[in-house]
Amino acid sequence: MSAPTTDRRADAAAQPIRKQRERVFSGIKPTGTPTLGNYIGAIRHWAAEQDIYDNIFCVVDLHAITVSIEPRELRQNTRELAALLVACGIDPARSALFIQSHMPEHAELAWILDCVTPTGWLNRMTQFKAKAGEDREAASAGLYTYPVLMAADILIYQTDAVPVGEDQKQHVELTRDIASSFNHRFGETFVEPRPIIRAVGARIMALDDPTKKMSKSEAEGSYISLLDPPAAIRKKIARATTDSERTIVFDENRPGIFNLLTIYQALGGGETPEQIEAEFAGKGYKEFKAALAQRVVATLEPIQRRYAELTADPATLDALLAEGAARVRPLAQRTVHTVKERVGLL
Ligand code: AQP
Repeated sequence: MSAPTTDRRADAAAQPIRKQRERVFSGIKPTGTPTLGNYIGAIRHWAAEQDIYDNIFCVVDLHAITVSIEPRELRQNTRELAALLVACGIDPARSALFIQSHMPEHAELAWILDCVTPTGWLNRMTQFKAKAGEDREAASAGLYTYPVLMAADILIYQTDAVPVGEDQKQHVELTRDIASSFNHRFGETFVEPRPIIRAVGARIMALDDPTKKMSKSEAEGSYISLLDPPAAIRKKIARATTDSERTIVFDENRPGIFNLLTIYQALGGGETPEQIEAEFAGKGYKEFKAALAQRVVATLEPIQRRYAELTADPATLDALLAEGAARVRPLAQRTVHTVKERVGLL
């Protein structure tokens, strides 16, 4: 039997992201200018792997409002982040790039998944505990159910894999649990996705406190933003916390220097830790930090140039984002339709 016309049209629109290859969903929150941690742990891999996977890249603005954020800042961050992703090499011709709130189906699916997710599972999420801080009662309900929205983001596209930093691994595991329990209760509906975790740079730490993750919503001196000018980069790296030892070696018990070496290695041309240690044998922290700053500046310079070009032409960026959403919409609508049927809403 031939498919109804509307379905055929939906299939055609969904073609560029059809599953000839594994489908990968990647999201990033517009809570500030992305940091070197976001770049090393996530964005550079997303850009490099566009020909390996069918990619869906999403600026997850609904996640950004789980914490207090000024409306003007959110609007600006969202556009800045979309432009930065393109500047970092996300190619809208090969991958779908769009803004989460432009696809209301994410929130619709999240609500249904909220209703089948035990609160006990959410209570185990360590990121909620970290983000909610001391006054947990004051944290928003959205922050608490954030992992379910993330599950909806992923499951709505029948995603096979999700590249994440170490910090988000638990959320992908929860996504698998939600998918598996839904499938068990209502019949096969969702693909159960696996996390992709990188060997190098999965967790870049804060410059001022290398026991904490580098985060874009933390204090200025703790991170390098992708839009920091060279002078700021040099200053932040020069001030980065190290220790009173002298050797420049990859020693996990010395988190400051270990973190800086990890950044140096991640932005290099594939040198091993031994090669890097040999390069800096007999040299001091000052010399190493200057070399690191040089490497960071050289990485960010072309990104910042491309970003300036993109932001000079807002209409083109808007069009790219609208196209991205149009490409994935049929797939999202199809999943939500099936889910609504399964649970009895249709
Ligand atoms: N420090 C990091 N090292 C390695 N990877 C990181 N990621 C984030 N920080 C690091 C990875 O970047 C992707 C997008 O992350 P996100 O912005 O959606 O959320 P996040 O992990 O909460 O990032 P931030 O910068 O810490 O944001 P805020 O301050 O708002 O909470 C993810 O794949 C993440 O693992």
